[in-house]
This record gives sequence, C-alpha cells and structure tokens, in this order.
Amino acid sequence: MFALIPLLALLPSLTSAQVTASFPNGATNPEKPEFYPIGSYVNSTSVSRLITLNGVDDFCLWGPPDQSGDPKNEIGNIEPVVVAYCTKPRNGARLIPDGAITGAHFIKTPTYVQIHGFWDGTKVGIVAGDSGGELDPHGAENLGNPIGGNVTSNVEGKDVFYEEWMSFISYDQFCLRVCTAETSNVSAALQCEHELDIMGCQFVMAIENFYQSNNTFSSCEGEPAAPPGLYPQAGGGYSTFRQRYTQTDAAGQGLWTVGNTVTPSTVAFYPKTSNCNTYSTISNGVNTGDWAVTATPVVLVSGSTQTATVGSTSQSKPSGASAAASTGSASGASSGASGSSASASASRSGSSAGASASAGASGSTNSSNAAAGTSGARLTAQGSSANLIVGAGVAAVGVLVGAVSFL
Ligand SMILES: *[C@@H]1O[C@H](CO)[C@@H](O)[C@H](O)[C@H]1NC(C)=O
Ligand SMILES: *[C@@H]1O[C@H](CO)[C@@H](O)[C@H](O)[C@H]1NC(C)=O
Ligand SMILES: *[C@@H]1O[C@H](CO)[C@@H](O)[C@H](O)[C@H]1NC(C)=O
Ligand SMILES: *[C@@H]1O[C@H](CO)[C@@H](O)[C@H](O)[C@H]1NC(C)=O
Ligand SMILES: CC(=O)N[C@H]1CO[C@H](CO)[C@@H](O)[C@@H]1O
Repeated sequence: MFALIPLLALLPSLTSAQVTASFPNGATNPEKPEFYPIGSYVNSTSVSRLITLNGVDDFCLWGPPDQSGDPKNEIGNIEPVVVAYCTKPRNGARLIPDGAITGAHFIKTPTYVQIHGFWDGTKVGIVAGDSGGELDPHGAENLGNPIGGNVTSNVEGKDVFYEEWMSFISYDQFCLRVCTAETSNVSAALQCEHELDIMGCQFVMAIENFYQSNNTFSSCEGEPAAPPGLYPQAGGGYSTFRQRYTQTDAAGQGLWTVGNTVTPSTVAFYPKTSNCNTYSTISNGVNTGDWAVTATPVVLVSGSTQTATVGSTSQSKPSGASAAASTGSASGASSGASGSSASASASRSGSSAGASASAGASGSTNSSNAAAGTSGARLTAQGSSANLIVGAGVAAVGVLVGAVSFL
C-alpha cells in the first residue's frame, strides 16, 4: 500500500535495485509455479499467493480470500491478504472461471511483461463496484502487498521469480506488470514503480485506447514504456511526476506532503507494439462444477496452442468442491456500486486534500476507480500546458530526480 511511506520508500528500493528475487517465497505458496496435476482438484479455498504472468491466457490476478461479496472485502481493505486467482489451474491457487475475463492484452518487452484487461471481478468475489487497489511487492512492512505475494514469468524459457511487479485490480478491470530486466538507466524498481496508486492502469501502464480494448484478446511484443511518471527530455534526463500525498495525524492535521499539485494529462508516450496475435477468447479447461483437473493444460503462444507438461495424481474429490464457489456474487454491479467506489477511493488516497476531494467527485460522476485511475488527479491537470506540468514536476521533486539519476 502506498499510503504510509511514499517517496522516502522509493530511495532504498532504487539503490538495492534487483531483478530476480533473492528472498524466501511466501509461506503459503508452492515452491514452484506448476500446473495442477491431472487427477487433482483445483483448491477453491487456496491461500496461495503465487501469481504468474506467462501469456494472454496464462496469468493470475489478485482477489479476496472471502468470496461472499460483502463490502468489507473491498480490495482497499484487504490488500495484505488477497490471494491468487489464475486463468489456468496452476500454483496451487484458485481458478478464474471462464467468461469472467472479457478482454486481455499481453505485451512482452525487453524489460517487462504486462497484461491488462477487463473482467467481471465479482466472479472471484470482488465486491460489485469496488474501485479496487494497487498491489505490489512492498507494502507497509515491506513484506509485500499481499504479505507473501510472489510473482513468476517464463519469458526466458524457464520459470523465474521476479522481485519487482505492480498490479491494479478492480471489479471491472485489471493490469499487472512484472519487471524482468533492467538497463543502465532504468532499474526494475523504477520500471515497476508502484506509488502512483490512484492513477490507474491506463496511465501507470501506458495503455493506449484502454477502454476500446475490452472484448478483444491479443498478445504482442513491444518496446518498454517510460517508467511510470517519468518524462524523458530531449537531450537526456527526465522530469518526474509523483502523486500528491499528505500524511495526517489522528486529529487530521497535515504532517508533511509529497508529490506534485499538477497531474499530467497523459504519459510520456505510448510504446510501439509488434508481432501481435489476436484471439477470440481464453479458457481454463476445467469443469468448475467440481474443479476436477482432467486435461493437460493448453496455452496460447505465438498464434498457436502449446500443450504443457504436467504430472498426474489420483486425488479423491474434496468434500467442499462444489460449483458454488466459482460463481461468486451476482454480477449486477449496480447496487451500492457508486457508494463503495467513492469510499474506497477516498480511503485509499489517504487524507490528501486534493486527491480525496477529487476522488469523491469522480466517484459520483463516473464509475472510475483505482484501476481506472482516480480521475481527480486528472481533473487538476485540465487547462494546464504540458510544459507547465513538467516544470512543476521538476521543481517539486528535484531531490528525487537527483537521487535516481545516478542509476
Ligand atoms: C517474495 O516476495 C517478497 C516480498 O516482496 C520478496 O522479498 C521475496 O524476494 C520474494 N521471493 C520470491 C522467491 O519471489
Ligand atoms: C486448500 O487450501 C486450504 C488453504 O490453504 C488448505 O487448508 C486445504 O488443505 C487445501 N485443500 C486441499 C485439498 O489441498
Ligand atoms: C466489458 O465488456 C463486457 C461485455 O463483454 C461488459 O459487460 C463490461 O461492462 C465491459 N467493461 C467495461 C469496463 O466497459
Ligand atoms: C534511458 O536511456 C535511453 C537510451 O539512451 C533513453 O532513450 C531513455 O529515455 C532513458 N530513460 C530515462 C528514464 O531516462
Ligand atoms: C476520467 C475517466 O476515467 N473517464 C472514464 C469513465 O468511464 C468510461 C467508461 O466506463 C471511460 O470511457 C472514461 O474514460
């Protein structure tokens, strides 16, 4: 969670920048990101927090452990305990039911892999209308948000645990970036910068035509985006935008404020993509009536299907295995939606006057949310020229820019 330790937390993570994970895997995770063996049953009460991002139909997202749909399970309230839900039976995790994901777009770049899309998150128990939250490997205690959350990808032809990633999840959209390499001037931590937590998928992950990408599926290669909030300048160097945040005490008094008052209206640039393949849909191959894993998983790679290698076992059907868990709450997202959306945004943006006031306003005018970007930030940028925005960014975060430029 961004809330308590904004800019200061970034500095140590930059100096100790690393790509592959060197610390232990989460306590509730399997050792390796494997598919469930044939003859087993997907554990629909799993607390595995191992997510994987391998391709357009092979990835995991975060969702509530409690699938009741009760408002207390809004992502903003449960970030430390969210669990993995995967599009394929893998990682000892829960399964995302077929049909829940209505659009997904995978991009593989030299320094990260990324997926974004749209879903009916209520199918995994996300509260209807929940504006959602931002998950990352840091969190208030630097143990990960969720605690024990870990991430793998097989972009190098084998499964690798990566240290830096970020993800936005709400009831209707999602995005996840896993940083798999770094360059001389962009560390993995910087490319997966995780503190623009009210800016949303479209901005943080530099996704062009975001809302037009629902109901289609694609897999592309691409060039890396500029790191979130960074604006490379002609002739070298860059300016930085950081989200505004005021730390307040119990009496509501502001203690200190970081970030910029003016929010840029768009990203530095939308990265180019190439070698795209499109697909009509994705599916998991599991009968969610009883969660039985009966077939070898098949994944989409480079425009065709590839059959995975899995073991087999003979497990008796768990007594709790019923269809009920896969359906979650009803998908009618209207009742109570705007109320919960507004309160989630307000609590997530802490007590930043600018952000929470705007968040409230946008919550009532648009079903915008954390994944969508709390457009309050965007509203403040209207009418400002790009130069003014960049100038403000440079002035207010001069120290930070100085600190990262040695990378
Ligand atoms: C698991 O996540 C924690 C917290 O982000 C991280 O410190 C650790 O290196 C990760 N371990 C693995 C094996 O990915
Ligand atoms: C499913 O996961 C829960 C939570 O980790 C665990 O208690 C239970 O034993 C698992 N069930 C099976 C059949 O492995
Ligand atoms: C995405 O498309 C589905 C229909 O497939 C629709 O129900 C859903 O509301 C759309 N999501 C958004 C955010 O527009
Ligand atoms: C890093 O260096 C590359 C190549 O010189 C440049 O194109 C890019 O803008 C730089 N990125 C940042 C964030 O400075
Ligand atoms: C400012 C903002 O995020 N507006 C969005 C409101 O929601 C619609 C779709 O639901 C988007 O098209 C807008 O961009």
